[in-house]
Amino acid sequence: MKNLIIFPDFHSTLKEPFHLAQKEFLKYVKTVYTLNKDYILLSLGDFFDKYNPEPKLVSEAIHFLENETECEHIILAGNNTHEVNNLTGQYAIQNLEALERIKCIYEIRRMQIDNLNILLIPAIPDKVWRKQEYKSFQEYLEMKIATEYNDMEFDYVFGHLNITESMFSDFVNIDFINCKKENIICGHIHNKFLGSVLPMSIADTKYTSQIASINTETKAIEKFPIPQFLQYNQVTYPNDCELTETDGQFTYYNYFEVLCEDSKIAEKYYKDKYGKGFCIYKFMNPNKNVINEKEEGRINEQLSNKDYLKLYCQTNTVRASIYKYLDKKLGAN
Ligand SMILES: [Mn+2]
Repeated sequence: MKNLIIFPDFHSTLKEPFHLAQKEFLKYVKTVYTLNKDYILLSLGDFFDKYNPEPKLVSEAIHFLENETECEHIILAGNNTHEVNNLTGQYAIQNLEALERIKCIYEIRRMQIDNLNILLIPAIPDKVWRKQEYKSFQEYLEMKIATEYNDMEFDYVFGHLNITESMFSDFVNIDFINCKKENIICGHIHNKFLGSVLPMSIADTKYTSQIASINTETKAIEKFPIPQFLQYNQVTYPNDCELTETDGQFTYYNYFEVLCEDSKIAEKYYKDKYGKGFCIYKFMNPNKNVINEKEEGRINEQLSNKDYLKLYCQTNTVRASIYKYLDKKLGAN
């Protein structure tokens, strides 16, 4: 008998305060589970936050997996920029695949663990199914699963898929898979299923993230809430604040929205006072309602889509043909 422990999108990064809060999460996991040979850890994808994780981050991940656990690990490939370098086709989790107890999953596959018959569906880059001449990811999934598994019944399906909403363009319907609806558990959409290990944006803070544990003999599942090791808080300049809070056992990190009239003055004030540990995700001017987004990669609301695209292409690797195509699509404004 084993315990299959499933944790949601990890988004491992060196960016603070995420990095410190993620270390706290790993400490928590080790406190709750012994992670010996009776366990299997399954990550639902977006293990790294970006497709080119820094060597320091990769070595920390390797250290945790190799030296701080004795269990096997199954890691599903995540989506887009969190996983795949479009130019080279390399996956971020390929950095881990040489480790002995790690199985990185890039393709749809079935797995039998004791009594448990499971289907794993990682995120699959468009390039992969397009090359095989499928018209859509939906068609690819249906054909693959029908051909390889006919109408096999699965106890659980684990994926990195968007199967419940239509606001993202990558929605797929997997009702055709022979598995109880409640036993289909996916990463990717952070407000569904198990969520994400940390709230990656303020929108994620509305949901309680969970870890699931499945007994491979009885097939019973239990879910446990993950403590919020990263909290989004507000401070009004020049008031004092707490960078971290503790319950004696774990540390909880604060990520601040700063209410101030001048973001430069407020930022200098807090950095001088608290040092690098003071992390700001947003400035807000309470009088003018002007928002200056600090969060990397978030849309700067003062820029038009075209300008934002230009800025994005200056700081990221984007093919000239793709830039031209998108620029044209955004029209003349
Ligand atoms: Mn994610």
